[in-house]
Amino acid sequence: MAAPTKIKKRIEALREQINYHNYRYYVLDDPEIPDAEFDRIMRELQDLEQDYPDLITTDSPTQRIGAEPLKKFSEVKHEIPMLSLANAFSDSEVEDFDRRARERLDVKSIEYAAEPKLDGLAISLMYEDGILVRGATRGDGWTGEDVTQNVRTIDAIPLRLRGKGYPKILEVRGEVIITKAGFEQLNDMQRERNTKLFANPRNAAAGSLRQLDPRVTASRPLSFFGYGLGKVTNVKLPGRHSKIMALLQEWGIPVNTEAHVVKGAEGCLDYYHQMQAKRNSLAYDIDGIVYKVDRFDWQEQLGFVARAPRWALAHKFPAQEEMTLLQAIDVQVGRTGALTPVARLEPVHVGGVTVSNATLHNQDEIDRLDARVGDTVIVRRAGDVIPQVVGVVMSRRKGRPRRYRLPDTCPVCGTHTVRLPGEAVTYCAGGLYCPAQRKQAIKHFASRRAMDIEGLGDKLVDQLVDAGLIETVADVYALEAKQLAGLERMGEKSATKLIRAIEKSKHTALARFLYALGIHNVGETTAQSLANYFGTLENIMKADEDDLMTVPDIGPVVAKSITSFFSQKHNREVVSKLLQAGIAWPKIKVKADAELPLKGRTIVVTGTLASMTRDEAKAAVQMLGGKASGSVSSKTDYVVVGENPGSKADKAESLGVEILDEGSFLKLLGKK
Ligand code: 5U1
Repeated sequence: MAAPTKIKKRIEALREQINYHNYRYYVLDDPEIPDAEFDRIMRELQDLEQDYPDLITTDSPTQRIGAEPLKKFSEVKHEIPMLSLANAFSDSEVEDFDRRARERLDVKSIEYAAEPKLDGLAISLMYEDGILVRGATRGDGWTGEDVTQNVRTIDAIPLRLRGKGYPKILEVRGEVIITKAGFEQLNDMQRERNTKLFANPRNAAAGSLRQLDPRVTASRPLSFFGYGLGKVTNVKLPGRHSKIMALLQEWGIPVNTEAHVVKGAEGCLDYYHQMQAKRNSLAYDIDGIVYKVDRFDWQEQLGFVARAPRWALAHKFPAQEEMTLLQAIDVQVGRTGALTPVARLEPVHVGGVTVSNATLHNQDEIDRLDARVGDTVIVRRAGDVIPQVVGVVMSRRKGRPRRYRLPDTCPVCGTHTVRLPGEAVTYCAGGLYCPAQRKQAIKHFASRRAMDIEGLGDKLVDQLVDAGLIETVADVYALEAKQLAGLERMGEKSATKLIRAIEKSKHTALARFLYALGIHNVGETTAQSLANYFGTLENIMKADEDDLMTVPDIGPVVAKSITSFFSQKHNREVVSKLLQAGIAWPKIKVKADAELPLKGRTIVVTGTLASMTRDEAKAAVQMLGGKASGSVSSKTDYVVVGENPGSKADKAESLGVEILDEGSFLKLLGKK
């Protein structure tokens, strides 16, 4: 059945809208509508094309991914070779370049189009009558690979040019890149799938474009900036590079908006230094600046030498990656007890500074790199980020160095280290004792939701530890007012007040005390479940992993974390000192199953209740064996709705979860 004219018109209008919004987003960097609205327009077009497949055209924005995977890429001969650029590494080389060009042209001064040199993959895009017909890699400059079906998946590259006046044949040359954020996102995805990480955005862009299956390319966050022309027919174009770039932009090709026309070597160097300062704040990696003589007639006069034009120069930034020797691997222990392996390197100049240490992150990263002491490694320093080891030059490995393993004991306090199942980080288990974790442990212990010692804030903890007055949380209870009074900004009155607050904190609850110990993965809810289930601290301390896993919601990771903590002699000593200091809590009567009417039930509270706070409601549910959750799912048994409920009430309704008002909730708790 032929499609009605109305449908044809609607399809054309939707395509135009999509192309327009892509242009706003990728070329002008100024989106007009939210992503959700864009998706809606795209979906409408997809639906219509599904109903009327005869109306699908290859330049429709829905047709970016369509082709089947290839067996191999075919060759493309570049009619006009894709040249490389001469490099400069110092200001004087730029001055020489400008002087030589002026002398050859016999002119006093030259205007240059200056723009960032992107760190991606050079490609050629061929447009015929405004339609993208071919995408090819640079290859050796004369012969590249046909990557048309991959290039079509990149949203920043228009399948059809905008406006009018473009040449019948227009070859655009430029760089396919991945933004820094896209690179992080891609490596996160690779990590989740346990596949190889990309060393840098350049490799990621190149690897993504050279995929035989266009669906893989489509899943990668690639972008594009045009920087020049190749073959062009049948139209008289402006005589300056900068004007051509403006035209390309009008035709819908993204070009670098940082580009500027500058005067002479001085202008080039000013621009270079400005961009170098701005480099880290750009969304994409750049590795230098390209200067091009702006006037085409002058470009022609200057011509070429070997494979590079005499009218252009790449002025490189200092390298961000260098090779050096991995002399040793040391371990640092952070405030939370995390062990970080640090590479000690033979000092090397990277990105303008001397680097002798770089992070190796964790054991998984060392294994992934297979970094061993004595290896030649690649160090990367990008911006203000801590230098990283990003690779090992295997061909330079000498002999058979031993694999590196993080130590079994903490290099700071000697306590055992643990790596919990499924976690990348190795921790020191001496949380209450380890000097590296001291301040953090005491700050957490004193915090409001833990022991709630009013007045013992972060700054005071720093002062007390720095003055050597306390080493562990137990020492807090031995503090005397006269010791405190000598501290900065601490008068007699506030010292007495603090001592009183410390005294008051001794009357607590078992759950609070457990939470205050700062055991990894034991938050308030887990602490409450442990207290309810075991009743006494003694029972928790002697429970093995199997015992702990019988508690609802405690899995192997949390169980191991708890046993590792209490198996450390030093931690047990601190706990025992705390008890000796007089910390105590009301006895807990462990309830038999019959007394746990909410056992196995998950309850969500939303909105404000008149008779209790949200925390009190949570505690009440837990006391009766139930699980108090923060989000509604099909596994939720009841949603308790108070005043001004949020979207959770709607969600409960849509999932068919039973909704209780406050009265029914109180009945459920046996309070009515
Ligand atoms: N930004 C930019 N990169 N880049 C690379 N412009 C530019 N121009 C190039 C190359 C190879 O070549 C032309 C000067 C021919």
